[in-house]
Amino acid sequence: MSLGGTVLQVGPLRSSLEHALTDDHAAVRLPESDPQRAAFLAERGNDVTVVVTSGHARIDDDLMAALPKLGAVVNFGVGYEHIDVESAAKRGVAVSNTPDVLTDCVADTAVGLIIDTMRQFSATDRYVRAGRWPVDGDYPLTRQVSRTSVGIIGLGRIGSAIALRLSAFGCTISYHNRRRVPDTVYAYVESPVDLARAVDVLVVAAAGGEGTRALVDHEVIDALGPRGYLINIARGSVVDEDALVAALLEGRLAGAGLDVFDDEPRVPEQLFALESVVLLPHVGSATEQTRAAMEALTLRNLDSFLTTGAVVTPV
Ligand code: 8YV
Repeated sequence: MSLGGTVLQVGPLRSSLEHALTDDHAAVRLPESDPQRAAFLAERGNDVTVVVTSGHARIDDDLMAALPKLGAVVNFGVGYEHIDVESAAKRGVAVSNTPDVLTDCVADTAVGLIIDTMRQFSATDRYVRAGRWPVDGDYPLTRQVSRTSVGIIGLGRIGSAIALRLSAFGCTISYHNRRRVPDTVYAYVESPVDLARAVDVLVVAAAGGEGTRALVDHEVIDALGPRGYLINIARGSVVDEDALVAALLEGRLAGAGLDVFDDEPRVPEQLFALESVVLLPHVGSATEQTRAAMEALTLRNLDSFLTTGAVVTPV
């Protein structure tokens, strides 16, 4: 059985996925500039049954209203804060994402960022390359990772995978979450501020979106304090970026390891000169294996919707 209809690509996708969509599903791409987009929606909007997208494009109520036969939004990526899931639910539109397949890589990235930020490996690498070792002598001492205390904001799949890895480092782990997680060995802390006050390293692993906007605010950053480190592999929006930049510039925070930013791909330039920060261009899931697995799961969701009317991994 095939439910048919047009598959619409909204926003850029990795090229192998774009090819699979056009070759196997005759997908069409929504134009990005306004007049063409409006013309496309007026002419073809009524044929579209599935949207395939990733975190770069907004799938809002207006767009869904222009696609009256839409049945599913299939997202490449685990985060779906760019999709209006409430409107989708009201309209009976299924939304899928790509959980689990990227958990290991994102958790690896978090641990890598913790080690790099605390031991300053990227900064020491720059020190060697600049020829400073023979001139300026040994690099200043840094901070130990093993057995440090770590607080995790968001103990979902990725937060739990980070905790598991850090347990092997002998770290003491506590967490804050919307709800207390049953059957976990990690200590629950009622608020992000209390968690920050209690730990050396605060890792942000919570979902993005309005519900978590600036959850890590200036109070949380102050509670972490001048000996504390902030690591963010989730979404830039979860952290008050201005407060973070100010704390780092003023030495009110020991350091930060950031894979995500509020206005990607723009990164606050004041951070570029600071050796206390490690800045990554949102590469948490960016390995060959994980991106291939994300693509396969995206296509499974699409195929399943087109043949059965249901997605495999609904949000
Ligand atoms: C990717 C991500 O950057 O899955 C997510 O939510 O943030 C990352 O894996 C993104 O989805 C691909 O563009």
